[in-house]
Amino acid sequence: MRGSDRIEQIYRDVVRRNPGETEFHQAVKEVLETLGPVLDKHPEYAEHKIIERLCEPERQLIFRVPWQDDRGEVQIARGFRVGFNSALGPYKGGLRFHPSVYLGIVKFLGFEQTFKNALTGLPIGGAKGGADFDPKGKSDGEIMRFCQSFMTTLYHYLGEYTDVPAGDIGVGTREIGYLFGQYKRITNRYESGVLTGKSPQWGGSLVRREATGYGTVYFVEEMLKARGDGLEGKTCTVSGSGNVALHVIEKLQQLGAKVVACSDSNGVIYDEQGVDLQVLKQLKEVERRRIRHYVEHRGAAQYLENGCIWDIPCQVALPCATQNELDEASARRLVENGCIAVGEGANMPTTPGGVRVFLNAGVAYAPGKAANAGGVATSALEMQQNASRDAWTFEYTERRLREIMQNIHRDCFETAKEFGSPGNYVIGANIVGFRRVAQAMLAFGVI
Ligand code: NDP
Ligand code: 2IT
Repeated sequence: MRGSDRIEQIYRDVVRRNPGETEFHQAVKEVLETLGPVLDKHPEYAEHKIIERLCEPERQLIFRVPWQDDRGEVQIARGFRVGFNSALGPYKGGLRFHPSVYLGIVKFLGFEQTFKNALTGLPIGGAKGGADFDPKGKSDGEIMRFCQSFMTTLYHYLGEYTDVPAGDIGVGTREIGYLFGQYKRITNRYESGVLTGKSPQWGGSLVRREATGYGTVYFVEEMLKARGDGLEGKTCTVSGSGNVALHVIEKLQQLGAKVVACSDSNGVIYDEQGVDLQVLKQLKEVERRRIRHYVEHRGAAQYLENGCIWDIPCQVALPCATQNELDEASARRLVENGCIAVGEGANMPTTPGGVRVFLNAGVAYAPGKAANAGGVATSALEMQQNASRDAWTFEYTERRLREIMQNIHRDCFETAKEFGSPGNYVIGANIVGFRRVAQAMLAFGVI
């Protein structure tokens, strides 16, 4: 059977065996579509059913998370942890707390994470988890009790050599603190390497907080460099206003680009003179408020309630909020308005139709699994520091991050060329990640 026919059959089976999990189907399809030529070149992958095994998570945990709100009322959330693939290292990937979380979201993220982690070149397998808990409007005490309940079940399945969670949407340093505190208390172990994204005051790595955003910008810088261009003076828009978006904005500004817009799930800030990061950080990181309040501090800026950030003209677009936030129509508008590069800080933010538009228009398009790998890569650096009971400087850690992003870019770039699609980072990233995982799986036999 030809590689592409085999792949179609595998995809049909994935859809049949995982009904209703549309985001998971989408993530699998996007990867599988690029692997036909790899199967033709490596018949051993088909013979050992590597792709079929890769599409089936190694383990999936769904659990009840009961907690009490500030009025004493009992609330019940659903918790998840999916260990997707441990061929290259312990399960590694973030936790997402958002009302939209269900198994299909966790599986799409875990599947992507497997390839992303392989791309980093560091010894980490792929996983994801979270809960359909909505942290918006919750008090500190409610967040703490929720995290404690979540960890009280999950701790059985974690360990520095087994499964190492971190943050994602709705999970930052505060939540990692409550989770780690509970893990330490129940297990009677100060096992720093069991979670990453910790505060540098108690075992975290410097630069982890900034890493996803900074790494995404480094990747875009490399893409532009490969085309004889750079970020200096470029007008950029960045969706979202969370951890990733804020640090994308920070690094873009450091490199001389101008960021004119950011957003949240309610609206868009358009600041033609360039976003004031200090104001934004104060609002988001310190006061934990919505971006609509930004205009109270910057008179010239506009708040566009329910606006679409991709309507705003830019040369570089950086989707850093959530999956499928940039559709085909938005991609068309971006191209019409002169967009030349897209770097995905978020996971799968562009729909398949949107990706096609970018590739056909010759836009330098960096898929999330390559562009945002700096976050998990720096998590792996945090694990290294924890294992050696060491703490590196900011400068050293950032240098490591930058080298990792440059290496990922080079590997994707060269592999795309090898497979006859120069400049196509989708093909490059999928094939590099897949081959690394596949080689380890072959070595381990049928497990
Ligand atoms: P945060 O929780 O810090 O911020 C999320 C941001 O995205 C907020 O501005 C939020 O707006 C917006 N957002 C979330 N969900 C939606 C939605 N359904 N519709 C519209 N806007 C939404 O999360 P992060 O910054 O950590 O994560 C952002 C993206 O980056 C995610 O896709 C995540 O998977 C990815 N990522 C994160 C990494 C990390 O290290 N943190 C690493 C690699 C990828 P609002 O406040 O209105 O909800
Ligand atoms: O999507 C991601 O790569 C993350 N949320 C970070 C995972 C991690 O383990 O640092």
